[in-house]
Amino acid sequence: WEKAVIGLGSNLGNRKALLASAVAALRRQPGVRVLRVSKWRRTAPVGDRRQPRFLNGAVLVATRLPPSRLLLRMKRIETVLGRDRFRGGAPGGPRTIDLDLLVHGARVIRRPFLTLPHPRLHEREFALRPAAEIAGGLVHPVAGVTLRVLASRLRVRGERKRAARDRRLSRRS
Ligand code: PH2
Ligand code: MG
Ligand code: MG
Repeated sequence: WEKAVIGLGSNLGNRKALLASAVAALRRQPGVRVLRVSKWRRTAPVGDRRQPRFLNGAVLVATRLPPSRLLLRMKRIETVLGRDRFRGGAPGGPRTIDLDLLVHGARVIRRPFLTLPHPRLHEREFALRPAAEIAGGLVHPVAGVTLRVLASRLRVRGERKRAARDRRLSRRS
């Protein structure tokens, strides 16, 4: 059994109910034990900003499934909960439910359909904050530091950016 972190997101329909249904579906998977569930956070869309706000969270599981099989189960849950990847389901666009495998034990995988840890986990606040909340002590196998440390760096970076923008604005006035 290995620990894995799954990121959840929804910005269409009853977002709260969809996230809850996704967690319930994860609990029903053989070979998957849900250990912790983060709180849900409202987040501004990253990437294409012209879409509804997201509700994001994360789940810590223990699993005996290898990453590819866990991922397959996650995709099936997305389909059951009404995710439409075909008709108008643009990548990065609005979705009823999105389950992303963020970390799976200490595995480092780079394949076309599976990159572990998730390639943008360390820079995406909407994924890293809830992941650090439920698995702060987990070491990010590429960064070599815990999710807690990565999340704190996110804040530092964000504040630097904000400070730089404030300086630019004050110079202009
Ligand atoms: N997911 C995306 C793109 N942008 N923005 C937020 N706030 N939350 C998401 O879950 C999200 C996003 C692609 O999966
Ligand atoms: Mg995603
Ligand atoms: Mg996804």
